[in-house]
Amino acid sequence: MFVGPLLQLRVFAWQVQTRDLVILVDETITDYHREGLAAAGWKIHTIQRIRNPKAERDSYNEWNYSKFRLWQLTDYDKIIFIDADMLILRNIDFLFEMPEISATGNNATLFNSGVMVVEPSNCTFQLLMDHINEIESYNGGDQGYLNEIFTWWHRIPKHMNFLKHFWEGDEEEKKQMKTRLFGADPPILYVLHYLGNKPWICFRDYDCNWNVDILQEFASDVAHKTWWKVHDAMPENLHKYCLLRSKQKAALEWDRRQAEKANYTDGHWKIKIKDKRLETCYENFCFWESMLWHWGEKNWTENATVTPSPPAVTATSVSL
Ligand SMILES: [Mn+2]
Repeated sequence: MFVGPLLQLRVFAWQVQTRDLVILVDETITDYHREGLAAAGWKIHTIQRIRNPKAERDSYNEWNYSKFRLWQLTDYDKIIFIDADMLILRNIDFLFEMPEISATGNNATLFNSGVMVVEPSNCTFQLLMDHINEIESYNGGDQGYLNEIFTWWHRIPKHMNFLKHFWEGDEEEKKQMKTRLFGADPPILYVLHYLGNKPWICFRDYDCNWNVDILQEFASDVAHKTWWKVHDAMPENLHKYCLLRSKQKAALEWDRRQAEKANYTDGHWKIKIKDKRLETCYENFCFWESMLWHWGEKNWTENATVTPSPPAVTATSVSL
């Protein structure tokens, strides 16, 4: 849905150059952003998406079975797969010594499919495809499906895929401990997994998860800053691939207004945005304020409680 997360991976590209860096992209990724990925050192591998037959049309998980394509990368004996919303903070090459599937625990006996050691095999790919119509994924995503197939897996420490998330039951001490880990310099975590809204689709001024009720459990200004530090350390020529779309600017301002109306006590909605990306535009349509005029008029408010951000604006309003 957002191109930003994919671009974030470029950070990894210039930090670690001892291995091939392969990125799987589908036809929704623009040439502009492919160019950015290539400039950062990624080998671009275009894939045909795989539809989850049990997913609803246009839902966030409709295409996430595309991840099965990993098993077709048989030019490689082994792959460390990393989701696009991760920040690699330390060298993780030692994972290449681990077998398929090595992953971190998610809950109970299940693994999180955001970081996985995978051994490509056409046979395994076929196995995954063969049961696509029958296997029920507990969370509707690839994680649930893969956990049904790989019931035996190797547990690696949480620091290899550390979730940026404060559980409802987390005590204050636990929250402080997590926050220390999110901000540690030099880093302690190997991989930080940004749940909720990603920092690259927020303004740099603060974590925009604060402005959405159901996303506040993912809000951490410290983790947010950690991403921006890495962003600023990237070669300058890559920054132009991290700009915000007009639609996204409108979405952020919309959320901020909702937070203001609800008078959220954290008060982040009061912060004046200084991020220069607010004024910078790389699309044909730059008048993002006009998108707000009609925002929320459509029937999206009916399910506002389950929809974290407003629906896409129509093509007609984009081409004004
Ligand atoms: Mn993720």
